[in-house]
Amino acid sequence: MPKHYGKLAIKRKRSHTKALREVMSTKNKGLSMTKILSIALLLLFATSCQNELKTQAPKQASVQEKITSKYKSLGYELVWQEEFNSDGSVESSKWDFEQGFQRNHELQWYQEDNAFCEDGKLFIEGRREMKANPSFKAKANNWKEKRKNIYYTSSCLTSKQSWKYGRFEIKARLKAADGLWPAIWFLGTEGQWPSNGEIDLMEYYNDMILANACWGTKRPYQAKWDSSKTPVKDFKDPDWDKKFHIWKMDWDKDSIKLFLDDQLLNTIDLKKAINPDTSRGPKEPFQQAHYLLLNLAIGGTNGGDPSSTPFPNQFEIDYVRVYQKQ
Ligand SMILES: [Ca+2]
Repeated sequence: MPKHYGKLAIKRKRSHTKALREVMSTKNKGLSMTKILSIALLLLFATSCQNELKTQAPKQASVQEKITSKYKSLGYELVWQEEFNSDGSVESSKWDFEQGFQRNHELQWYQEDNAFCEDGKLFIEGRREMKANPSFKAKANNWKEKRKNIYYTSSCLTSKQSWKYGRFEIKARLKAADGLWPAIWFLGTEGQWPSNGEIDLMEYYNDMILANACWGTKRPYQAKWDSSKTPVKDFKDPDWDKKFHIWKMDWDKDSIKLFLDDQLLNTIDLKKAINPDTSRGPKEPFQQAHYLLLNLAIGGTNGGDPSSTPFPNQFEIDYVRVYQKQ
């Protein structure tokens, strides 16, 4: 049973008891008809709530059964799942957080504080807030150190678990606005970027949805890309970014296929995804395990200018489910 149902039950039970106690405490002064009626109504309400809770448990079980058995006929088993059902902070047994400035000259300072769970979803909140950069050095050349101030904050979660091959299904909602660069992506566990292999199941920036993979070249930090870009307007839905969508990756030894709402956006042929220099990573970067990153970047080399975009704003993830063939 998901924890929040348990919490809900306790909360409701407490509130019934408290309300009853309040009504009962007046009994020494004599019970009026109104008070008797109030007690009766409260008891009726409490009973109906209990019945409601009794029906919720099997409903949850059948929802889970549907998730578990979804791709069984194709030989897939559910091997990992995050529904974000516990309100509050992100489950530390499953996720780590990146800290500070990380890559691409992005504007946001990553910190744990901007990620939280509510109503069964993970919220990654981009905020416009000014703070002193704790890494600031007056004469630094490095972009991470020469910025005196932080102007935006956000979060980047990395999964503790990593996987090689499978079907990955992630339901999410993003805001298509200037300066925002949300992403659902994977990095190989061994090797230096990009020789470790990068898979971008979803990137959004500049009014486009991207679905990519990249790997190494002969030069360090220079990637060979296999990219797909789809303008958001091609989905022909003015409310596209008000809705949740499902991103899916099918990855086996031969290929990586990236889907959005069952539309195939990109197929990466893994025979071609070979590192020419194996001193910085494995020859075949997509024949090794990858971990998942969920983040909302702001600005940077691709994100664009966020100055006219309202903040705070949120990248929401409803679930992450991983199925593998056994
Ligand atoms: Ca959920």
